[in-house]
Amino acid sequence: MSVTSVAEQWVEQAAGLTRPSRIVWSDGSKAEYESLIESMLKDGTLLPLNPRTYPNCYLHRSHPQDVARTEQLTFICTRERDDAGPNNNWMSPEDAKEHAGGYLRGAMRDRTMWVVPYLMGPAGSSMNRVGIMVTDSPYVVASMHIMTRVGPVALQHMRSDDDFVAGLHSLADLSPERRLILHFPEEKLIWSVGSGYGGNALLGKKCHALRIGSWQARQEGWLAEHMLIIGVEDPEGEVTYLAAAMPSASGKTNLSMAISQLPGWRVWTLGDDIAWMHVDALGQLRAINPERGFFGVAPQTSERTNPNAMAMVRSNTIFTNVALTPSKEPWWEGMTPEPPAGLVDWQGRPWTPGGAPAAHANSRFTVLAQQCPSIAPNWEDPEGVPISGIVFGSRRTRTVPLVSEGFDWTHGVFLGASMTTETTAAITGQVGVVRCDSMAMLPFCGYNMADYFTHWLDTGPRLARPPRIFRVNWFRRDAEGRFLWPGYGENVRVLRWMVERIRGQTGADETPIGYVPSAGALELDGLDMPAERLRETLRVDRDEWRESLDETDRFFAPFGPRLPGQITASLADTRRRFV
Ligand code: GTP
Ligand code: SPV
Ligand code: MN
Repeated sequence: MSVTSVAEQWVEQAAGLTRPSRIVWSDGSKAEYESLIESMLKDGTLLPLNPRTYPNCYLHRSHPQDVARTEQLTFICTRERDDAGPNNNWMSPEDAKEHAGGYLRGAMRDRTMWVVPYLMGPAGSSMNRVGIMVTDSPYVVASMHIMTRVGPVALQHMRSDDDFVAGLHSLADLSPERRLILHFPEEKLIWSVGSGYGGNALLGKKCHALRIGSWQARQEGWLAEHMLIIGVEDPEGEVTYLAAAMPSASGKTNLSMAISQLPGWRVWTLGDDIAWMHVDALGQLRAINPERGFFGVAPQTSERTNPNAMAMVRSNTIFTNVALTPSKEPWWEGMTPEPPAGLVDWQGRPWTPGGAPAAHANSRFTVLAQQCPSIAPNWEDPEGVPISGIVFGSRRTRTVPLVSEGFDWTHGVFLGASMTTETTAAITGQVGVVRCDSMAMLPFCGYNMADYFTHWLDTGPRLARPPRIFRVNWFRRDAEGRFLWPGYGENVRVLRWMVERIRGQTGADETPIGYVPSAGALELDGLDMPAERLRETLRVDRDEWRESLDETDRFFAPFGPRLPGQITASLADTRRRFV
């Protein structure tokens, strides 16, 4: 493997700080994966699952205080505080390094430091990017094997000696008091210490592909987004590609592999969490999935809600913080109507029904994308796929209708910017709190979000045919607290309306927040949905919206004059339309 001097120097520096007993360059091979698994089985980091029913599947139990991303410990460390913006925690690069340096000094003593070169994006794509991360966690290395393209393929795609994002990761002592997730976009650098969990530790994902990625995307004129990518195939076999942003634990993985309940329609999966989108020479927006696997939410995944995911995780899967049955199979809430007897909970304790959930609410599966039965044949096309529609979805018990469509690009950008959602177990802290989460990027935008909105607004005019922009909410509830819309596979009915809107084939009614499907435009054949209930799912309520627009106003205020005028104008226009 040829290694550049810049990369070698960076690894030396990282080792000088953390003092590992051994340095191993990861080659991404199957043999390496197997030896990582073997060593983790030996030291108890992994538990074997039933080799007959779940071949090559393992259970990892993380530290009970290390089960989700920790936003309050995540920082953007730019020289100027304003460049990070009110949407981010900020520390100066010097302070950040001094602070975290204290936790990292000697943190890898008696441990192996793995050097993991990884490629984000398909081989051969002009849109892909390289990262080189060091870590003392074999679980992170094995997970990176699944989530990214590890080894020589990464180094081969470097365009120059210093063309990589550097990532330093150490579990250190896993203490939440000595945990920091730091981003230095000006140096293409990430430091993460004190957590081994998901987006905190698999640095290719949120830290590189979104926080550093969004910074680079703005400088270079592309978009790095928290979006799934799907192809929606109609009965004639024509495929329309959509990208959809939804906050953490709010439906991306499920929508990306939905099984259609409409005869002749089907959904092809291209990505479930992150999209990198470029404007091509013809002015077409094209998307690639920078990842190679899925790190999906386990709870509520079942044969009814997501049969593709259930099939996908039956082999070669690492489960994290799920419960265990007496026959050594994984289990989580919602997998089966009744929990099996004799469960052991996610912390390894005997579980009694009626108490706390057996699986952690943010328990996850890690699996290769190619194991998904609905994976699109072209999901690794180096050119990406042409995007005709963009969807902003969120989790709102009230207010936000099942689906609406922006009037134009600018209004669509406003719909994304003003998106509110209820928090989930994917982050530590209170669940169900309503907050603004613009474009589902609040925790992931690596710079001032006012500039991010400007960047989105500026992208529209560069597009020959700007994608239609839609807003969805699968999570609206009735007075009894039941979901108004059945969701999951039935969401394809909404996707079909979008495709028909894009083609100018179906009707819509104008409301103050955009177009909603006119009567009869949503295909409801085979669905038990009384007209009154449908009206409720699509209803735009003036009082609820006034409250929501106030929330948006409060969120926008700290951005001050940096907020683009078109966004402020869209908000004012919306208010006026509600009078
Ligand atoms: P991250 O991986 O955290 O980014 O999450 P995600 O956006 O991929 O969310 P995911 O698809 O894993 O869904 C999160 C939770 O929402 C799961 O418990 C799902 O069962 C539930 N969910 C997803 N889609 C629907 C839907 O259409 N209706 C309802 N009611 N619940 C849904
Ligand atoms: C999310 O929280 O949006 C996730 C899980 O996809 S994590 O990798 O932990 O960020
Ligand atoms: Mn996510």
